[in-house]
Amino acid sequence: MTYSTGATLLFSSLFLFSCKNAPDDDFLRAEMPEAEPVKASTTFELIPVSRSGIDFVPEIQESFQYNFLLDPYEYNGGGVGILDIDNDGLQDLFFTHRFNGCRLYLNKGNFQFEDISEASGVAQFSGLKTGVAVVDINGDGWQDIYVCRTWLTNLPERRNLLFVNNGNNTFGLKTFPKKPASTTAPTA
Ligand SMILES: [Ca+2]
Ligand SMILES: [Ca+2]
Repeated sequence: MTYSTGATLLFSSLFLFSCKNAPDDDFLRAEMPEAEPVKASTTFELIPVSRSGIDFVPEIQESFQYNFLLDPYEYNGGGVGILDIDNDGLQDLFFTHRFNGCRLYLNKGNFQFEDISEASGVAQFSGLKTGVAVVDINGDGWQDIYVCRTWLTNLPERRNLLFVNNGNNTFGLKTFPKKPASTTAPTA
């Protein structure tokens, strides 16, 4: 046996010995049962329109005056707000439509909703809407709705919308003065 062959055998033996589990490792393995494969415990059920009453479709309306070349964000869609507008413990749904009026569905329980878009006063506003935020802006315990609008240069249709909850399933549109109030102290 040459020197190099002997060294190779020696190192190979050391390598194999070091790879063998130590007695302590075997003991720990015996104490730890094999983990069960994770099984999905949650599934989703599709609620049909015939049951929910929610028939909102955020359809795209393209034209020569409005298309992807003019507005690359055209396909971004709008937003969905989940809020309890009547404080009955059931979450209601608010949808923005990029072109048409917003939609508001009152949760009646058991996955059934009532379309109160028109009656609540949120449906009659056009303009390109990009999202919605829910907040109790005046701290009166009734959740309010803030809708963002964009792109159009016509200011009345460009301004964002703040719907203040009247507490009776209707909303009032909060408007702001065109110019901020003067901060100059009145002269005596
Ligand atoms: Ca509710
Ligand atoms: Ca409020």
